[in-house]
Amino acid sequence: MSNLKTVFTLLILTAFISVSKAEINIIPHPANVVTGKGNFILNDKTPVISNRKTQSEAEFLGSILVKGFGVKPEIKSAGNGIRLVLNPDLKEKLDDEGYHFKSQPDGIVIEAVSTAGIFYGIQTLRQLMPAGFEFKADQTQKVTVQEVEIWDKPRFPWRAFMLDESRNFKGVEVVKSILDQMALLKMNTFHWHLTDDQGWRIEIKKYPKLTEIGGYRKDTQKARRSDERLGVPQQGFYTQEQIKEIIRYAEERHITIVPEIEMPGHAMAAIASYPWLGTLGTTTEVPVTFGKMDDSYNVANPRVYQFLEDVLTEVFKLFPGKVIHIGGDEVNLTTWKNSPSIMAMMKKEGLNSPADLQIYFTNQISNFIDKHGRRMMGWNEILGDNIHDLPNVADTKVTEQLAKSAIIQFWKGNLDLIQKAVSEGYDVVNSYHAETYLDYNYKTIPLSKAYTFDPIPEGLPEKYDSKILGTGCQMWGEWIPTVEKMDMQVYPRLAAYAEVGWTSKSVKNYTNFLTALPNLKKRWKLLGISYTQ
Ligand code: TNX
Repeated sequence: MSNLKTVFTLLILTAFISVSKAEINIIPHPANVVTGKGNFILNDKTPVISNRKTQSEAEFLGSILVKGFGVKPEIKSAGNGIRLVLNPDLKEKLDDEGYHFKSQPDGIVIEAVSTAGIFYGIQTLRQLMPAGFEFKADQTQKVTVQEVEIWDKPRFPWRAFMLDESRNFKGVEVVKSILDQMALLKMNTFHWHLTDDQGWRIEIKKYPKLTEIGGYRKDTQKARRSDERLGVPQQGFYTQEQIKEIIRYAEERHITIVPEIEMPGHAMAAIASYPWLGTLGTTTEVPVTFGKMDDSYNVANPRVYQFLEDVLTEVFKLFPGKVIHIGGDEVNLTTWKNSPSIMAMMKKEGLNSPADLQIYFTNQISNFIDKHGRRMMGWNEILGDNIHDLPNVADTKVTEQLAKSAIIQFWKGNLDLIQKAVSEGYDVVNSYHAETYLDYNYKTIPLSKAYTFDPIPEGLPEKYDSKILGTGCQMWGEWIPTVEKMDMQVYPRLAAYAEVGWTSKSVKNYTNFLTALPNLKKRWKLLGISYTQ
């Protein structure tokens, strides 16, 4: 008996050693893969073994298996099948989000320190199964899962996709579909750009006009630099109930939502709703054109701070995540300079430049956010750097200092500014526009360029690596009136950015990525998701 066992073990070991890594088509590519020669046969009788703590993940897995097999798997507390095991002893090896996956002829085990890790192990299993299984497009009597052992964990803790719904509202079903794809790709942060000049998309009970007036615009610019209009209104917003539903949906997929409420610029939809919020006093309508706008919140008016705190208070109640994004980009500093009330306030507070004023304002908001146990995030203008090459240097002379708790989302400017920010102690998410903007066409950011983006800029001293939390890719919404247009921009680049965020540099390989991509494309096709070839 024991001889047999030895022979068996030896057989398995040689099987593991003899097969190359490239056989595995999983995106994002796992850290460590050893394939064997055997198979596990999964069928409609295969149970999921789970305890109460992994109940939600077991149910998620069940919801996948039922799609192909037509019956839900039994969820049991012991036995063989697909075992989901929380194992705190693996912390050193797997960190918070990693997982250990092992399929053998007698079963599958997914081990992790956290339920997030278990969830990611399940995503790996999904990708090891035929891409058409969940659509009954492949054979679904039984599924062969190859023998493989995987140790995997993400390179970065922040793996985000941003959707701008201000410029074009998309709605609950579209968001859920994106969350599904993010989950499959092990992305964990949905950055939800809910307010901007051209539309306010989140119900705020205390200020109903924000969505009544700010959630509607009568027309839309047809193309960049065009005077033509589409000739149809654009409208929509999320009720708080719908937002809760989406948050629950995201939570089941281990995705945290970071809501973005833009201030002090990109706020014309709010100003059109309550004109006293503005600086110019001339904004009466939600803009129908895009670009940098002139008006912004009048930060000299105490009522504006009260308004923003009220809005944020409702945001805190809705969103359980730690991070709240306040935008902060592209404020028209000249408008502030031309405003007597703002100039008077700057004088009173001893602020020397409009850039200093923005930092002063941002710090008030940051304090408020900190006080509520959350953490503020903003685009890198909040540091006050002159990233828009303003000719008047005095306007961006900065003496104020931004609160250190702020997370900086770097999108524009010299890459040296990243080093400056991290050396001053800030955490940074790298969303450099030229490499991560999904509104840019494929000529500007081809798939290969998206894939090779490194969130850690070249030359950054290693001691700062951990200050780069990760990366985001941004779907700005000006020119995506339809879901199809949006999907063409997002897919397949989303898969590349997922790998940028997850896969360690030593195993990243564009050729392997391209080999694995057809499986995802097959899924997208079956889901009716458009993608660029
Ligand atoms: C700049 S990126 C913006 C957005 C636009 C985008 C278009 C950023 C923080 N601001 O308002 O939608 O460019 O590419």
